[in-house]
Amino acid sequence: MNTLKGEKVAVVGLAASGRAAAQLALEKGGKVHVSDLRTDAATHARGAELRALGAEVDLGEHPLDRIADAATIVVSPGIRPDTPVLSELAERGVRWISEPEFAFRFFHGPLIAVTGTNGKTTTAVLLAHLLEEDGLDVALGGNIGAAFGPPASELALREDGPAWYVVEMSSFQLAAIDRFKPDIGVVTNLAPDHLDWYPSVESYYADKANVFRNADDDSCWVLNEGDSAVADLAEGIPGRHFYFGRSSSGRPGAPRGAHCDGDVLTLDLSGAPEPLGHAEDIALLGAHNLENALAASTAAGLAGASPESIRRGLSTAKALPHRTENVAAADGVRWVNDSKATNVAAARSAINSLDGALLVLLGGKDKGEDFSLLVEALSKADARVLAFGQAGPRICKALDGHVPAELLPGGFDEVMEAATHRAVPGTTVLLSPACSSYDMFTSYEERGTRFAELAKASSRDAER
Ligand code: UMA
Repeated sequence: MNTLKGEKVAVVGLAASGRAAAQLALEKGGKVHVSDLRTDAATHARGAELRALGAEVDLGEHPLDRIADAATIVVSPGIRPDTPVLSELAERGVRWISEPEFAFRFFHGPLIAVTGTNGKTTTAVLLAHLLEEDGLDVALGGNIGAAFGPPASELALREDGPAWYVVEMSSFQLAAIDRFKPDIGVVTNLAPDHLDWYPSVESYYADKANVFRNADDDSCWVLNEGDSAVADLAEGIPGRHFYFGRSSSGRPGAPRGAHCDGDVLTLDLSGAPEPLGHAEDIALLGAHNLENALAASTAAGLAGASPESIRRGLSTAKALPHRTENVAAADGVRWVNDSKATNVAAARSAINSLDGALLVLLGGKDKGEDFSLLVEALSKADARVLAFGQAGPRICKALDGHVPAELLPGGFDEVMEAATHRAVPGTTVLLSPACSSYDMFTSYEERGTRFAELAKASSRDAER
């Protein structure tokens, strides 16, 4: 389908996804209606821009009859299925699609989709870097966030087909797909997340499993061999399955993707292993990033990048902001910003991957996860905890008697002040909060940026 030729398209939600989907629908000749409940200045500005391009825009309401009348309804990922607009559409038996599903219908080139609970963005950005190192033209975007790439619909506006589309997909986006079909699909790992949205872990995993929905014998799947939830989800799915992982033995009977042979990363897609370099040569901190590198290398190899290009790309890759990123050091105290760790599994990976005495800042908006799952990693690391934000009291309760934890009832700046006072030389102060940021900040980026600012100020003071 290359044109919409006067077809009615309703776009529900007018933030980044809605804006890009509406622009794409207009470009393809659709009769476009956009609505959003917000009426703030930024939404008005986006509305005015789309009106100028020919869309009809309603702000402050979702006119149900109008939306239900459209041939295609494109919904933003941040709109929960239990909101009035989607509940009422569902009651009427009206179906909608997610923004990347809509975009996919206008892609003209092969697609790699990257999903999983943690490491999606690092893997997708690194994968694009490895492919580019091989001279391939890559269109990178999706859930990844504005700092790294646009929504999928903006990629679909490109007139020339790239060698590869690389699209990060969240569970919210996978929930409403229909024809979306990656040539290569990557599942980095699975762990409980978004339990403030989903009624159970199983329902969250079920949305993730949608990445396999249109699998056929030509599909390639890049899967984490150390993650039984991933293997369970992929069981019996058509296509070739490649397992990446840190062990040198692999899963019995399964073809290998990239793996570790001792401390040498090795790519083996066809029985002829190729060394990709030493693990310590990769400029990304922590064991979890090694897994991301193995996932990206496997997908890059399947997409046709040479081992030489992958080797070069791995050695020049840079850490992404807010992901176990060293942001300051002075007087024997190191500050690591892992603000993107918005769930327990991500925080656990960071805690496990850092050496030396740890002072861990945990807290934020409570998504209902079980914080006692951090006890083992925190104890092993001999860590102390400063707990803050909405989830602070529940974190302290979960760690009580196992890990020294102090509840800080004030704002984030006070948490940082306390961290400055508690961190003795030899300590790493790690912000890996295991919670989203929305109780104190507008995004994890804003939280991480504030952490970095205050960490640098603290380090400057220490040097004086
Ligand atoms: N709205 C309504 N009616 C409602 C409810 C909401 O109109 O009943 C409106 C809101 O006012 C808002 C819009 O709908 O204007 C929803 O926008 P959105 O939250 O989907 O935001 P976008 O800017 O479109 O960003 C989304 C992703 N955000 C979420 O999934 C929450 C971005 O992922 C993604 O980069 C972008 O699409 C492009 O694909 C961010 C993210 O945090 C980075 N993702 C989560 C994660 O990675 O953990 C899933």
